[in-house]
Amino acid sequence: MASSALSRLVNIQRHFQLGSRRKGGKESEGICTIKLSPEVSEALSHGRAVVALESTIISHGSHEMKLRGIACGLIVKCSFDRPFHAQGRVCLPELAIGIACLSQKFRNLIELQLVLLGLSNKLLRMPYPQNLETAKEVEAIVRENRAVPATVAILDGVPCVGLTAEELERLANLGTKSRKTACRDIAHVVATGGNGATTVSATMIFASLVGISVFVTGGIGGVHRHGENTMDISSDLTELGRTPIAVISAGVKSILDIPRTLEYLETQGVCVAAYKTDEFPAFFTETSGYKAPCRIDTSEDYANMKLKLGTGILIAVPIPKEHSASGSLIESAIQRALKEARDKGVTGNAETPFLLARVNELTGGASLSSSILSLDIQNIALVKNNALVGAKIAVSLAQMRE
Ligand code: PSU
Ligand code: MN
Repeated sequence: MASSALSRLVNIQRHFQLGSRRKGGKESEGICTIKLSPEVSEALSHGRAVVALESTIISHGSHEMKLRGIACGLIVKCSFDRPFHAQGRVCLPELAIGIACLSQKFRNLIELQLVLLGLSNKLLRMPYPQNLETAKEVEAIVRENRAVPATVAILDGVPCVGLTAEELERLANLGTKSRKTACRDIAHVVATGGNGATTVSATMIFASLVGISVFVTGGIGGVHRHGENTMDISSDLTELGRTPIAVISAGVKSILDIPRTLEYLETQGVCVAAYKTDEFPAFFTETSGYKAPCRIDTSEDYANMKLKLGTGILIAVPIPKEHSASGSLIESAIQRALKEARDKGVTGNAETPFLLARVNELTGGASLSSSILSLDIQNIALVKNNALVGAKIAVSLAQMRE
């Protein structure tokens, strides 16, 4: 049974176009092969509960480009006994090597600043093998709750829905050598036979194409602060507007513009439902100060809401109570630093270094270095909690289909 599922390849009419057409012969345009893992293939064919998981979280963390932009600011700001000399533009690998040379105290200081702004990425992304362990643990939670996990990634140009243990290991090992793949990147990664870690938008596309209706992540992308000028709006939001899948997240981080993110989702026709709460959660905190457009209290509530509208739904699950105290500390430092920046008229490229410095001071800087650990744990705890909720929802849906 399992081996026949292994060889099952699904040809699906693709929603995007590759640059490679076969010369003279038949067109390959419009056909993409999506590989299903044996476990996922079998579960889908029997109508069992399946939960999609993204892979950027394993390999990249988030907001890579932003971190690149502030790396210089950090180096200028921090003066160390044993500095790594870096002038002008500094790329992340150099920064990472530099940080590796520093004493643990200063490493924590830098990393803490970055985490506080939600700029987790190469430095902060979970290193191998911690990323692999976390990915496995999240998959295990889905399984314990009677659903099948389907981690999505592109390997050697082939979109995969559900990774075998070897594939998961490979992706975790690749880390940032794989490409952060949002929907706009899919065609190129596939065409070049590359390895892509899928963001929320790309994961939604593949999961939905093969018939998965529930997808779990940590936080989704949104409208960035100053997005009204920069137009930096994550394609996660537009994809939610056109791909029918439920995305379970802990809301969006407050480094993003939460009210504009909610407005944008409204424009896209996306139902946003807070889980067991009236407020839209802000990742680190249960509340964001903004009411969620609607509320659901059970997985059955969601299953009953399923209409064929063609749009996605965002289910926002607040941070679990046991983690909310440290989350609030982080959040209040971010909020205060943001207010000070506004009051002092600090804008443009001066803003990020200012925020970093202030958040660091407000949280006691290096003295809080131990909290980097708890933050990491908290990030992981959030994804795990979402996985639990997502699995329950997927099971309710599967039961309704029976
Ligand atoms: N926000 C987080 N954690 C994350 C991401 C966002 O709190 O890991 C990742 C997700 O993969 C998300 C992507 O889909 O970043 C959004 O990136 P961008 O803002 O470049 O669209
Ligand atoms: Mn962006």
